[in-house]
Amino acid sequence: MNQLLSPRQVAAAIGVSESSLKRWCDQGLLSTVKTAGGHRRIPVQEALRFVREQNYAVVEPRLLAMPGTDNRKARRIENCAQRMVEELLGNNEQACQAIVFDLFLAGQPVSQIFDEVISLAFRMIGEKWERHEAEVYQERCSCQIALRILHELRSKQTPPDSGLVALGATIEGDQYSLPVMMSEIVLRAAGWDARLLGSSIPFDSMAKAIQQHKPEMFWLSVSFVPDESAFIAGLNRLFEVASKLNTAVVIGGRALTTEIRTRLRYSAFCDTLRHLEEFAKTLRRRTEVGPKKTHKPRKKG
Ligand code: B12
Repeated sequence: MNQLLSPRQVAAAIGVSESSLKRWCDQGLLSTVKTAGGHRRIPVQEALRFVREQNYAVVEPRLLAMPGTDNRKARRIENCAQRMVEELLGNNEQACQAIVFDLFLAGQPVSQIFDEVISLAFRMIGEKWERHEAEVYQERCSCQIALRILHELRSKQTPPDSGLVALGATIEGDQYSLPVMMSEIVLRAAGWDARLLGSSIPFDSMAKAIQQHKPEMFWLSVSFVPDESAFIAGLNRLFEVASKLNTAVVIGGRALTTEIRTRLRYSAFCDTLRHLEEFAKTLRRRTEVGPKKTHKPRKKG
């Protein structure tokens, strides 16, 4: 459900007067909806967009339906990964939330939070596990915390407005759910109507999804390849289907070594989620689809 806030709540959250906030609504800086009684209400995602874009410091995050922030009011991304590792391994979910949402409220791009904080933290956890400094249960528990944070973050994003559809998945046998979900959030932040199909999906089923939905993009996060030659054949088959429908196939993930990539057909490979964001923005501009324009169904075949 879309949570609606009053101008008074948003004003209190960022420490400005209610009249200033109402003026910004009138100027169209914040879009509002009207209640049955004719009062202005601001969707929480819209309030967050405004705060992030205009660089307002949030004094009362709970008024914006955000998890509690860190008292240290950390706004810088440096050292966040290290703190994240400590809090994840300590099973301190609130502290992990605070790290991520403080950065989000401070306007850091989600792609950067993922690449430089969460992903780096998991790499460090992997290294700790190898050195017997972290238990398997701690790693699993950390994944659960991170997944819940990602779900929460997704619910705080403004709905996509470009009409461009992207579908995504991981291949059969690949259980890594964090990077594929992060890709979805990054694409949505770039204005794409990105929908994650899920993890461990057979190539034939992905092809069906492309044929039925005709997305502008299909992204694949590849963290584990159970059978290299089956993977190469499967992806190349999928690319054939996608290219007939003008669907760009974008791939990324730790299992895509240069050796494997040279044998693959795809439209773009990205090393990081920052790259994906830049690519998605460029592709969006190229298609010249304006905001709020509805998606035109493409001809079949
Ligand atoms: C968590 C984890 C798991 C969890 C995953 C849970 C989940 N729900 O996702 C579970 C328990 C399932 C798991 C299982 C295994 N794991 Co594991 N795992 C990890 C760990 C600790 C973190 C991985 C992670 O999610 N990182 C967070 C993501 C976001 O970061 P990332 O993968 O680096 O992704 C970044 C980029 O690659 C890129 N990217 C990724 N995808 C995409 C997609 C697109 C489109 C784009 C643009 C970019 C992009 O952007 C991301 C952000 O910067 C790593 C340690 C490490 N060093 O990474 C080991 C690690 C990857 N695992 C490893 C192994 C061996 C396994 C198993 C084979 C173990 C086993 N014997 O069963 C299985 C295989 C599972 C399978 N069949 O899929 C090894 C791999 C070694 C190797 N050389 O390949 C590692 C490195 C641990 C180690 N040190 O040995 N694992």
